[in-house]
Amino acid sequence: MLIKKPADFRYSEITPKSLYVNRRKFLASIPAAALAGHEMLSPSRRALAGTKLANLAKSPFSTTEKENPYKEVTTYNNFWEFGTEKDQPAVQAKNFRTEPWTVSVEGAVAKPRKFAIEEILKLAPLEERIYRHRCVEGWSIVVPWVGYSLSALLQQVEPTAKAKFVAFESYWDLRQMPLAKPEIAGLQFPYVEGLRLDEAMHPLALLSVGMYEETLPPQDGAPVRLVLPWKYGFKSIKSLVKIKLVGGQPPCTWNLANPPMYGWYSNVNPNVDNPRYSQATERRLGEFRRRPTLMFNGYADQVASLYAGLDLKKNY
Ligand SMILES: Nc1nc2c(c(=O)[nH]1)N[C@H]1C(S)=C(S)[C@@H](COP(=O)(O)O)O[C@H]1N2
Ligand SMILES: [Mo]
Repeated sequence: MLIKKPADFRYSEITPKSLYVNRRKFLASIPAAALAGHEMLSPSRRALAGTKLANLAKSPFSTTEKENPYKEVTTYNNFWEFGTEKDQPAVQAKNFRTEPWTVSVEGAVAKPRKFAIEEILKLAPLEERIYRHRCVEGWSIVVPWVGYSLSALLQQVEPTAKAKFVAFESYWDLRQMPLAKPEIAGLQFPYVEGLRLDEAMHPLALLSVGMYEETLPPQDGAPVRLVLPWKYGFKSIKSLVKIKLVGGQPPCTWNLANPPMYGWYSNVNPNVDNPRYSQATERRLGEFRRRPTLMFNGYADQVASLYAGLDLKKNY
């Protein structure tokens, strides 16, 4: 993704000062002993990566389009915590420790809870869902994800009447992600995303723990990520550690960095171009020709009703 070069960049343009000051305070508050213990975890703690996931249910949401090969999907990635070039995450995230791992689900809920990744893997029957994925940069892929609807997780914590939106946060740790700095990536970290509660509860919104019948490789967002196939790829936040139910519209990393380029909704829409990229067509990885991009990335039958009455040019 292209935004200003880091050199032209001023943090004050993209984030309220309180946000990064708080983050520094937070890091400073971690006892040195805790950090040392964390550092000493051996690579064998990566036990979950590349584990076979069996007995997957089929999903009516799956496309019959041809899947992209595993190799392509795992070597052409956007995961800016591990570098800004497409080939970097596969290399830089190789030793990413995803075990132990917990996801905290909190905020406006009756039963806030931390879920260990082992619990997340067993919370609902795992399905294979073959989804189209459209990056705002103009490329697309077809991936056989494994997971279940995010709603299954959210129902566990019982959202209260105050919950109108859902805020998501990725893992962030400079010791494991030395490239995840604003001055290198031109982005604020941790990577954050947000959805309206009704979008998050939509059955198409997938909480993914795997792809190609295996647990996720690190570069694709291990051990657990979102996949929102009707939205541009950057909404599908990787390596989730926190989910917070909130009353107001949560911030989103790319939207904060450059609002005209990256809208808060970011529903795939061939009729709304972005200042840099035409959204009318796309190139499927592995193909030469460009194909037309479909409204809501081809998922209009499922999701268009979520946006009835909303001006999609304004709310892009
Ligand atoms: N935490 C985090 N999540 C992220 C990103 C990122 O840089 N950091 N990149 C996004 C973008 S732009 C895309 S296109 C998809 C890519 O997912 P994939 O590499 O599994 O295809 O992840 C999204 N999720
Ligand atoms: Mo993307």
